[in-house]
Amino acid sequence: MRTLLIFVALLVATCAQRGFEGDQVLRITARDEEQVSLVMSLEEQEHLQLDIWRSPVRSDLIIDVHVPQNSLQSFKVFLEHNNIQYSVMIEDLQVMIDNEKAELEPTTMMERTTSSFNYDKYHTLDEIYSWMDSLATEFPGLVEKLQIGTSFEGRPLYVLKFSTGGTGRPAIWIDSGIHAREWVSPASAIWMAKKIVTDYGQEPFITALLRKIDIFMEIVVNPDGYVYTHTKNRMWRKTRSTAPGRKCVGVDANRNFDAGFGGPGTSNNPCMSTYHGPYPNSEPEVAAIVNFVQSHGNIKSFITIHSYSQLLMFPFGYKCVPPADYKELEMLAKSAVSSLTSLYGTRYKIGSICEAIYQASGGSIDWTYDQGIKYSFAFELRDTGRYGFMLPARQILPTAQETWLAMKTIMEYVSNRS
Ligand code: BPX
Ligand code: ZN
Repeated sequence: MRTLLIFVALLVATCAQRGFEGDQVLRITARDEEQVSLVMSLEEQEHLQLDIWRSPVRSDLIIDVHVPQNSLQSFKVFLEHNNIQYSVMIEDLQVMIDNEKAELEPTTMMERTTSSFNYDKYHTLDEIYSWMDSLATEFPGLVEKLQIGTSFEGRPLYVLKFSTGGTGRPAIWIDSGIHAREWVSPASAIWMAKKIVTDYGQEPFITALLRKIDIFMEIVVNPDGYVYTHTKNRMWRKTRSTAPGRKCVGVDANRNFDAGFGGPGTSNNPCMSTYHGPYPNSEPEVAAIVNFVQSHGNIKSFITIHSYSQLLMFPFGYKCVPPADYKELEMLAKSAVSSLTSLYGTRYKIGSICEAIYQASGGSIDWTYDQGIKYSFAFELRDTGRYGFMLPARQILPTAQETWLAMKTIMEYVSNRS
């Protein structure tokens, strides 16, 4: 009976605001593939509760891993015993989370207009959703808010439509926040949305662009996960779906699309961070995008924004075969990244998902590419591993500004071809 009580108390403690006190993020520099497999195999050891922030990619053997305080000693002993090199990237994750929390706007200070909104801060979902309302109200002839579905927990899924009219115009899709903990992704998209409305009618590029094409932005693809990162677990990645008989919560929405579903780079263990889900489009958040894209029928470019690693990628991820348009996509990606770098010198790598990082199946841009949307791209924003998902809010503006330059390069190219 006593042990049961202690167990329940522990369970309650882990369910409440997850404590990361004493947790560290380690950067492991493996010497060879053997060391990589040794470390990666520990991810399956569920009691260690390891959370891989960054998997090794083609060009290096670096692994960033969040290690809970409880497993820290045994994990370090393991690394040292196997002669695996590592350094401490984040000393105490909770300290960093507390600092970040202190910088968030207090919810009582809800910004009323999009001009007084703080674009250099991270925001809660409620703040973002009321900012969307303000944007649509302030720019009635240009911005419209559409609901394309409902999340697993019942939250509306909103898309902002930027359009100057016309019917059946070609369109560009931009989404962010599919992975809950990648906060700089929606934060940058919010700034870009504001940039579009302020530049329209002022700046020739965006003015001309919006005379020809529409832009759709889904700023928070995964609102349930996003709320969860604010209230319970800052490091949550997946959706928050549950199913009878499934012992863990959530599906990786970027493994849930119908492109090589369940293939390499996914897990069929519901407790893993890359769990692909029971079947393609099982997640309402994914189904909403799929329905929208299919019923629109004239999307020319689909761009999804993640963090971190500083990459601009194109298909494929589910197979390591270059797409038919490889040369053109490579050229456009190079050109986009060179605009990006021109602002602050931030360096990006480009390539197919398979060559830039690793094989990963069920991702959105592979599905859209196979649907005929040639200009399908995925960004991995800042940084390369100093702060990772905990990118300080002071980097939101520079990140958004430089990314916008890459975005413009892609949009201009696409609009000239539509
Ligand atoms: C991005 C687009 C298509 C396929 C893979 C990616 C990489 C992305 C992922 O594994 O879904 C990496 C990330 O943004 O989720 C960062 N992370 O590994 O946590
Ligand atoms: Zn991601």
